[in-house]
Amino acid sequence: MPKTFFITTAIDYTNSPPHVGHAYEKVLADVIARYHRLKGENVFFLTGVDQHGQKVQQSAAKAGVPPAEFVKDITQKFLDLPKKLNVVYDEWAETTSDRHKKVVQGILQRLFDEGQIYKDKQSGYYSVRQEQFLTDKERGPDGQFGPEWGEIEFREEENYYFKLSKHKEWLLRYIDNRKDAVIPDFRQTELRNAVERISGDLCISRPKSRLDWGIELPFDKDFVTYVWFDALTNYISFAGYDSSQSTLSSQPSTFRDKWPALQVIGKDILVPAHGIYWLIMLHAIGFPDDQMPQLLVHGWWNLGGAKMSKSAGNIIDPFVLADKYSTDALRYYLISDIATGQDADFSEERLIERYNADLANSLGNLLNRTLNMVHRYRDGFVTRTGGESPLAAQAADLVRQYDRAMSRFEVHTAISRLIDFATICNTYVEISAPWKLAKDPERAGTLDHVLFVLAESLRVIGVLISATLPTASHNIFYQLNLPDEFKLSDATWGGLPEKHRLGKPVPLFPRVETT
Ligand code: ME8
Ligand code: MG
Repeated sequence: MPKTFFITTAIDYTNSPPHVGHAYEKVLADVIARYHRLKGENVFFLTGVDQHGQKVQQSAAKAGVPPAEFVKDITQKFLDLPKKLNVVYDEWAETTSDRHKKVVQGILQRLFDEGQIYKDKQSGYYSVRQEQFLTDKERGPDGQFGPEWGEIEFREEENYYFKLSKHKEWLLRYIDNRKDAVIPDFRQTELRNAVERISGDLCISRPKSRLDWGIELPFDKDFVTYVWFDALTNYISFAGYDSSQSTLSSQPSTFRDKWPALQVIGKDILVPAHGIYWLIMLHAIGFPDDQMPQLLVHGWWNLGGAKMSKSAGNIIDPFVLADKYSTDALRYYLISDIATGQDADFSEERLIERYNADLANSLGNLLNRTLNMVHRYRDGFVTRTGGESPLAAQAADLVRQYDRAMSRFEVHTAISRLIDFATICNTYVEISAPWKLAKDPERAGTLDHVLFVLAESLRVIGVLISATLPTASHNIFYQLNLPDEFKLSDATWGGLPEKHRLGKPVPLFPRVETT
């Protein structure tokens, strides 16, 4: 049986509602998932929410509601987000679910029994904001802890620790042996440098007296597990992992058929969370090197060069944007105006600019003028004629470039090639001037050829654009009067029937007028 393509996003923290950064990560993963479905692969797309933790407990207390209630409200917003964005996932992860708790506790118990988790006492400076003890490494050149750590307090506490550092050499070897463990390359280098600096073990608990909004340690009911085993484990607990089985080969086939995953995460959670803790956790519970997930690390959407944050009050609401400009307009902007791996600056003006230039003027206009001409000159019919078209070679190139870019997760490049092709088609309209051909009965065959070739080009565009702009793709197929069921192989030139009646033209992307 062919393997399922397994893709995950990070689970979003339910301390505050979704913003445009969350929307981007979902859409990026959705475009990749749709591309793999288009290739005919079986896809398992997992996304969800991270519901436990100190910040949730604090925010809930501030709001005067129990954490479970607080989290329910925000979770609903994260459930609404994929719907709004036309993001289609297969499984929803919620870390408060019983299924998840059972796997987390099973893993913790096993590691505890094996002596990989031990109890120890720690005292030192603690960052409330980052929820971690600070060491001298975190001190700035002036010897102080910088403002990024927020409020600092001195603490003494008994806690449980996971033997992280004993796996350091393994992780270095793994990273050195696998060139595409992390994408893009410069993030793999960043990770390797961070692994070199691993010194201590990992604190994985909090006393309940301080934090009780979490998963109880199975071997000590006075503690909950803190962040890492709780949050990171979702990627396997919601994929059918059975924590009572200690080898991968004894896992249920539903899990083995899809694992390992491609994990789409933001740059802030590569080091240390996913690149160090998660990979070492998997190694510690018996995952072999060839079963490590691949990490696709995207950049951040900033605002005026600054980080978006609730405290700075510069959060961009994706629901408002989708309602104002359409889901496809938002998807297009988020996918096309950032290079995977790099950061970008969010700008609503820029969203409008890109929408009007690429979607309204280029792609939308191509569809609309083609259909209008076919109705005006040929009663709505296109007819195949002999002869090659330069657009056929261009379309074949496009399919190759698109496929190459998508398989490297360079979705911005793929979509930009597609818009380039629409622009080429528009130039072809200008050069072949069907309105002139229509006046000359001797050139009726040429007119047929031009119109047919344009309709065929739109069909190819409709297939390729489906991963990024599913609604637009659906509308293109509807207007071309073709069934909206296809595979990537249907992007091959020549799929349009000999004689075919097109549907009525309806503006695909009405221009956004700014005042
Ligand atoms: O990190 N631009 O949750 P989160 C692009 N629950 N991506 C952004 C972004 C922005 N401005 N802001 C956030 C968590 N993201 C944890 C993960 S594993 C220990 C659990 C991305 O809600 C961010 O990089 O803060 C991450 O991949 C995802 O949104 C969720 O962030
Ligand atoms: Mg975060």
